[in-house]
Amino acid sequence: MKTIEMAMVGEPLNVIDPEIAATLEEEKRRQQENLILIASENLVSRAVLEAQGSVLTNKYAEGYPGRRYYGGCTYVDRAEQLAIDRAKKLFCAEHANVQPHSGTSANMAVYLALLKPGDRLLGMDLSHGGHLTHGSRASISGRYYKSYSYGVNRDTYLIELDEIRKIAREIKPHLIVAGASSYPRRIDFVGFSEIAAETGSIFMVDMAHTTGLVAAGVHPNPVSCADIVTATTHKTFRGPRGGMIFCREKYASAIDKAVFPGLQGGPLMHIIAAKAVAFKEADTPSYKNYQEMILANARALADALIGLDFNLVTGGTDTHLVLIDLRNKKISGNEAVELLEKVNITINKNVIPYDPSGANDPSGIRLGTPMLTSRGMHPAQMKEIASLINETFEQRNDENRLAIIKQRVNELCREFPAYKNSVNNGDI
Ligand code: DSN
Repeated sequence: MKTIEMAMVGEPLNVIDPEIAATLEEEKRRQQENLILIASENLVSRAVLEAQGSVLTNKYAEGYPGRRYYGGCTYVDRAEQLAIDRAKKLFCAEHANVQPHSGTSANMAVYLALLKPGDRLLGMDLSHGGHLTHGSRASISGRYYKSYSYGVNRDTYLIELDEIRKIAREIKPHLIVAGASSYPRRIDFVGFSEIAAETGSIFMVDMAHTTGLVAAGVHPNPVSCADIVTATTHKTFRGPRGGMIFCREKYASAIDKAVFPGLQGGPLMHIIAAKAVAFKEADTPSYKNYQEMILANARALADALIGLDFNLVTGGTDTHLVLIDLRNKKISGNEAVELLEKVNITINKNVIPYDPSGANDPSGIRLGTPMLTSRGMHPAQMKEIASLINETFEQRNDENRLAIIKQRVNELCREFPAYKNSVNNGDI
């Protein structure tokens, strides 16, 4: 007779836990049957999934390669060293730490390494496109540090360096953060670095959203002009969920100590191995084509939406995302999400700069192209999807029309499967 322990080791998930097995299947189906335009989501490859779901999850390895607190680290050392070496090469960095569990953990580690509680932090306002960890009061970053924010111009919705220089000269921040979660344009990292040099501030870039674009060389790489760069390995990058930090050699020891033991315990070795796989995948010509297509798709989506009288914040995009001000469409962010959900299009509501409505039901939505591009879609599909979105809003009270739109969405999903003949190249 099998013991419970043996059963736990040997039986498949659907035998051990049918509820979770069914939940995973349902989620897979949801991903397959929906057009997902959430700018921060993507589809990882079979190889990344395999590394992530591997026996490396069993290993404790506090410390860094060659300097661990546990025995038996030969193979996880190899995996982490490969990840570090590949990351440094890909982003032309002097030093890389691949252990942060997320982008937020990466940002926190930088602050812990380089700031004292009460030091001045200058980042982009959350409501103008920044991130919680750039000094929002809702996050530790706005409570342990004295945080100040900059926003975008009221007319153009663009970041204006003169304005940032003015604020920086006044408050003399210890650290300036550039980077955003819903800013659709390129950011002048070199201009920011000059301001930081002038005010004696450490300059950090959070490139979480654009990591993949940067890796492929289709978006400016801030590593050469910033003291510290944090990133995520999912989003555009198309690796496992996680964070990483790049820095100049002089900050390396402080950053490593802040990640471990300052903020985290045992590194997630299975995730680090999956990061290494994603770095290898990113170092190929086909990855560059993929990232170029993300941009082409975002531009096509933007152009088509503008043609349908959508009001795009900043009038377009240079990246993988568009931010739409819905006020002329007489629909709120919440209503837009709910309506599109009905036709199997998944998006997120988003505040727009100077939003007259609150964050709970903002005036905007954010759309991104990484996931649809992973499914093999091109600008022709983006144009059609823009029309489907517009029609959904215009025909919101006509259930028959909505059913027809949903049918077309289903057809597109079948034509460009998430888990077959796509980047995953297999039936996962
Ligand atoms: N939640 C991420 C995003 O969607 O942009 C940022 O952390």
